[in-house]
Amino acid sequence: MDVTRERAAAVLADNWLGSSTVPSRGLYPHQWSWDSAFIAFGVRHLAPERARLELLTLFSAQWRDGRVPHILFNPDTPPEAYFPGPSFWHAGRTSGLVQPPVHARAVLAVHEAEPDRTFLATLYPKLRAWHEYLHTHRGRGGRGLAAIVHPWESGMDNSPAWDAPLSAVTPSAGFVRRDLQHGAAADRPSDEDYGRYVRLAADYRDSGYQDGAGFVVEDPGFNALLADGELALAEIAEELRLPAAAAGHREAAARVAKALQDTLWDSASGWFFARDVRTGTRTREYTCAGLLPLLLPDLAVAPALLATATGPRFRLGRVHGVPSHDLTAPEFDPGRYWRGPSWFNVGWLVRHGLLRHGEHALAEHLRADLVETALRTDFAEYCDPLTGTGHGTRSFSWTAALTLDLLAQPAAVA
Ligand code: 9WN
Repeated sequence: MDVTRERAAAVLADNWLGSSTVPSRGLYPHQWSWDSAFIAFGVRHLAPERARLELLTLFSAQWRDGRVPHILFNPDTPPEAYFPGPSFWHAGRTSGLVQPPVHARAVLAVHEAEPDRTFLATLYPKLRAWHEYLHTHRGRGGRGLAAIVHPWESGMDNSPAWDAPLSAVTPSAGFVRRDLQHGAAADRPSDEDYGRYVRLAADYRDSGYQDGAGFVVEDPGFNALLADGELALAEIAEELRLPAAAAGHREAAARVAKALQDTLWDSASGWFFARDVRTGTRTREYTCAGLLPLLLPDLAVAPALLATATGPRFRLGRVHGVPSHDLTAPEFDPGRYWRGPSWFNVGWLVRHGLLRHGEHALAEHLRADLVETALRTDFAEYCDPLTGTGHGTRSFSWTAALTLDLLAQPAAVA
């Protein structure tokens, strides 16, 4: 093993708890939903059985209604280590929110690394139920898209796209933030935003986790991953020799992809924007979530989307990674969480999107840059797109895992 692989593997070994991996020992000491999927993409190259266990553990916490909770709390971690912890949610060992559906793609990738039909057959019905929950319970907007009911559900917590939909929420007070013990305040969300997250989560909990009321948003990133997840489910169904089911998943993917283009695409801007379902208006912030529909192979607007991504707002190929927010926007902040820095999972996803649209040179450039930045920053959570300086926590699991995955991919030939 070369030194990069060894260092990435060591991060994942240190963060492994025995049946799942924490995103980071200090800042995030439990199991997170989409983190586990990204972690599995890397761990499959080291120890496929560990990658399978990671995903099986997560799905062991699936709710009866099909939702996969965004956090599965580790009972051995002291309750004061993370806020909001298990006592906040009143939901046993889990939170009641969700995160983007990257799991079907991860399950398929783990199977490809080491074929295991029992693993596929165990998880297929659970993945189906998970997507079904999103299509039905979260289909509130009525346009064929799944809505999120909390910024944390986007995985991009304090994205500027949430500023307007969040502005009517009165921040909660009287709680103690734990994240600031592990991260620089300038790299984390503001107190005001945190207060709003807590208020929304408490209201959702108090409603018995019924459809959201205070925040209902259709996010292009979340829905692109759902459509891509349906395509992965189709491949899984084929592996399991379920052709009719596979066709159904392809249709579901096409429906979501069409809804994305009909509802969230803005041709004058060349970007996908989130939609606030309560007001019926599209947000105007160019964020990295608007680039994720590039994952969809039949995306007719891909050339226009790429033109925006390589233009002054994101400067794809001329900065480190994929900036989480528009470089030209007044609120762009190169170090603060989802308001500017480049995150490794987004870069990794966009690389896949570029490959699907034949952009091999750009994909290769991004791959080399992500690997170099990960190593130089000691597997930082995110980095300044302009300087490449690391921000957030270090030894972050998905940065290490996705680096391993990038190292295992053949270089794309232009
Ligand atoms: C809230 C664990 C998670 C990621 C999210 C990231 C951050 C949590 C937090 O950390 O969110 O879920 O406490 O800030 O935004 O994408 O899954 O790594």
